[in-house]
Amino acid sequence: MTDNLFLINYSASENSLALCINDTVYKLDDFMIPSLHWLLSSISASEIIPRVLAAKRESLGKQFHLYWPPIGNYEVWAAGVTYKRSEEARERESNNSNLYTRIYHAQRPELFMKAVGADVIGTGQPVGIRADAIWSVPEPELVVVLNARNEVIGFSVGNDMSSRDIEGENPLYLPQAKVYERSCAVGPCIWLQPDAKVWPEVTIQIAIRRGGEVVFSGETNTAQIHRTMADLIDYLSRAKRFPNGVLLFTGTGVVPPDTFTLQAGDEISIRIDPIGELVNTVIVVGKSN
Ligand code: DO4
Ligand code: MG
Repeated sequence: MTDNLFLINYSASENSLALCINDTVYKLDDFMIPSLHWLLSSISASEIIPRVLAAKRESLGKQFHLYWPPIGNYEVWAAGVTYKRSEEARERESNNSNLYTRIYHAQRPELFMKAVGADVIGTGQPVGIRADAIWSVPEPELVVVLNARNEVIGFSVGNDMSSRDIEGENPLYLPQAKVYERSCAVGPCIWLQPDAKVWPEVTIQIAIRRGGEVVFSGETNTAQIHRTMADLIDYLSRAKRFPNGVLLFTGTGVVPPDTFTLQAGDEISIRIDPIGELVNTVIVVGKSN
């Protein structure tokens, strides 16, 4: 069995990519691999493993911090209503508009722009709930990392924070429900799976703690995704180029009960093995009126 390889960032600077193998973190030669931005824009999927192994240098021991994202100008997009659970919950919140059922079954998937790289929050940093929302939830999602050629480089863990009351009031409010300060978290690393063509078979788990107690937990797995990875990537890249690469959230299959809303101080942990855990504490962002 070959080892899993993970890319992390070990400091806040852009030139601090490292390779993690079997829990040991190795510095990468920054002459051979200047940045994640460079990897996504310049290297083909087939070249990536030989290149990172050739660039592997000394172990960093315990002297590193997990930083994500490296400052980057890639875009982050998200697919919606790819799981039955998301369709059912959104139908309820929109008073059975039938819109989400139609999109679930339609040939063309729902895709929306979620963030740019500089707005993405890493593990350990606070995520936001809007001050003018009364019903806020996390959305635990597998994230596909694509290079400029629309080839899969690997996978990460994402949280597509959402204001359910704002989206539920009118679906045209989706950008306000989805795109605001600290609404997009990704981390803690990229699991390198270059040129993957199908969903990895992984379980996506979430736990929300309030004052140390678990107030919600749930899980799903990628076998429940109603669309193929190839189809989502095809629609995403049909009429748009991503010269700096792109991250694609793949939709949520876990929705807390309708009575649940996040509060400031809640800790959200999203785990996808073998990638790892994305942990963020909630703060309130913006103003209420
Ligand atoms: O349709 C609105 C967004 C859906 C979404 O973010 C999801 O299903 O994960
Ligand atoms: Mg989502």
